[in-house]
Amino acid sequence: MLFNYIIGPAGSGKSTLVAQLKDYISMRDSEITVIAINLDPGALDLKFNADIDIRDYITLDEVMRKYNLGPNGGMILAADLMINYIEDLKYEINQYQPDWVLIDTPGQLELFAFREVGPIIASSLGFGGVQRSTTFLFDSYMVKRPNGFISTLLLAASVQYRFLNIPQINALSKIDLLDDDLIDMVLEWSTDFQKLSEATNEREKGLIRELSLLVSEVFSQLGSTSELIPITTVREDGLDILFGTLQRIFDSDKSEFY
Ligand SMILES: Nc1nc2c(ncn2[C@@H]2O[C@H](COP(=O)(O)OP(=O)(O)O)[C@@H](O)[C@H]2O)c(=O)[nH]1
Ligand SMILES: [Mg+2]
Repeated sequence: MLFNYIIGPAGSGKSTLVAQLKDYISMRDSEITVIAINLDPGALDLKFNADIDIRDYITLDEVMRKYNLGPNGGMILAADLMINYIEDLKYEINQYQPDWVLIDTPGQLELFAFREVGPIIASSLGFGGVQRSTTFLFDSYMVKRPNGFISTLLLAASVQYRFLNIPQINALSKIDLLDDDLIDMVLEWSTDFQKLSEATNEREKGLIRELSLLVSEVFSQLGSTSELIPITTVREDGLDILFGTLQRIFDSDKSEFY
């Protein structure tokens, strides 16, 4: 069973990607069984028919009413309470016995990634030979300038830090919104921090410039460069690249079966 958790800032395209990638994989190879799980208790109009839906067990509305909380407190508690339903989710997954499991995570990534719930769920779901990965989405809209790119890079690194034993793919989502030169530039920043520093030098000023240069220097020294996978849900070629990358990760990571 191959699990892929889709994580990213609110609005970065997680739910749309889960929907499209599921259709894409099923259409491309009818031998592969793929299911989609919604782990967002606050989802209103989900972009896909979830095969398994946390909202069958817990919803934001119920939690707000029952504990007399506003939307923010409600979301935090609802996300934390998902832990109570891990056995139910496992039971449902087992009923499907799928090859691939695509998991949509809460709109606000910190609820899943930075509290206990995400890592606990990620290490608990699945049976037998399970491989796990995360796909972190860099929203094209947010990374056009060096400082937006660097803040998203920090976020991606924090998520990787929280799920250290799980391979992470960083993808640039919604590339249909950028022209080709801009896409190339952002992809270059993701592998060549020297280029990122140069762009920072040219385009940022004052404290932001100073901090951005320091951060890109740290990333450079860590050697933690991996090229962003450019994707879009409006064309098939984007999904093709992502699917191929996930397959390669799973193939090369067989020793990590646990
Ligand atoms: N142009 C464009 N818009 C997208 C793409 N993927 C998602 N969107 C739009 O971005 C918005 C947020 O998407 P959603 O999947 O709900 O993001 P989430 O909050 O991360 O789950 C929606 O209006 C989507 O239609 C894409 O590849 N290209
Ligand atoms: Mg969503």
